[in-house]
Amino acid sequence: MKKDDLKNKILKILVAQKDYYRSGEEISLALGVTRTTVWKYVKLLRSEGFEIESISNKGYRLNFIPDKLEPVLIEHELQTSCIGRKTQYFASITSTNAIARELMVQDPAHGTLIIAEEQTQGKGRLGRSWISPFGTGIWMSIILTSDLKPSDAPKMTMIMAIAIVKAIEAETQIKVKIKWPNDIILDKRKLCGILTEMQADMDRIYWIIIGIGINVNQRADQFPDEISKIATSLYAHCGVKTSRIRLISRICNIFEALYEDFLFHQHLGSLLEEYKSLSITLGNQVEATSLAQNLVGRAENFDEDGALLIRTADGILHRIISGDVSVRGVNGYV
Ligand code: BTX
Repeated sequence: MKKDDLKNKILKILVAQKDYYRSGEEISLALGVTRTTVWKYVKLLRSEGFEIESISNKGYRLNFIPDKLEPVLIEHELQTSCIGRKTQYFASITSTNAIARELMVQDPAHGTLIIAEEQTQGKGRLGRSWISPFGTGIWMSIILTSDLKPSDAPKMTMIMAIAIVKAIEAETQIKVKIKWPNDIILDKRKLCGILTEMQADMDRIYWIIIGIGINVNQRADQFPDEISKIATSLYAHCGVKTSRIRLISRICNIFEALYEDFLFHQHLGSLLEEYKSLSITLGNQVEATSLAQNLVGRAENFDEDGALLIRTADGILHRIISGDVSVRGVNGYV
């Protein structure tokens, strides 16, 4: 058995019955290794920040879990059948979306989750970059390979946005809003960005990668100058640290349920109404920039395909499928 496999198996046993003692003998029998080996791995886990109490005649008890995105810990909180059931974890990586693309060639499994403590070349849309410092945020990508039409891709971003908003509220009681097409906003600042990439032909999508970046535990003064006026984190908002592990698993749990609902009905249906109610874009004066045009008007509605409908001053209703949208009063747009 590989070193990490054994470490994860021991951690899994301890996490499964956190707050209870598990004897060294019981663990060693379950895993087919000696008690000395169990002890060696307990020491390794301790060196990584896990507080494991050991009492003779009783065994080991896990008392404290460090804020580390160990797949075993995420898995422990999952209620999904596919999303997050296969996880690749990196302490530091260029970009989780880039790794997900590589995986699509080698081992494309629906629902695979790629997570990193840090991204050195985190990607935003249109070649922009996403600042992803170590250990403070959620930088992750989810691979979807089920049968979808190219026109479904923007809907996946919408469904993920709803899942993130719900997960944040469930975990922290903080209410956040969605700025179409791919931002989550808190205190009029960017808390989270979603980057959806896909490979498709005219009729079908082969795969979609949904990349999610959430600022979780950064202090306000930790944001670099270039984003200090437009970015925020959950911690900057409320001064309380949030468990990234629980937030990730909640996102996976909620997303899978909404996604399956979408696959069953083959349209957004009531999800569209939910999206509208969470939108900071609707009803506001917006500026939409895309390759084709630049429009200023009132964001009036979203249609069934997830396109934004903007009414300009001349009364014409424009349908925007993709692009950047600035909302008056949000992220410094006046
Ligand atoms: P976007 O193009 O809408 O936003 C990128 C812009 O957001 C940047 O130009 C900058 O102004 C600002 N920005 C950069 N970093 C941050 C940050 N940490 N917080 C707030 N604002 C920031 C949004 O693109 C989509 C971002 C997706 C990021 C995820 S992380 C996991 C996955 N892997 C990967 O490489 N990207 C995605």
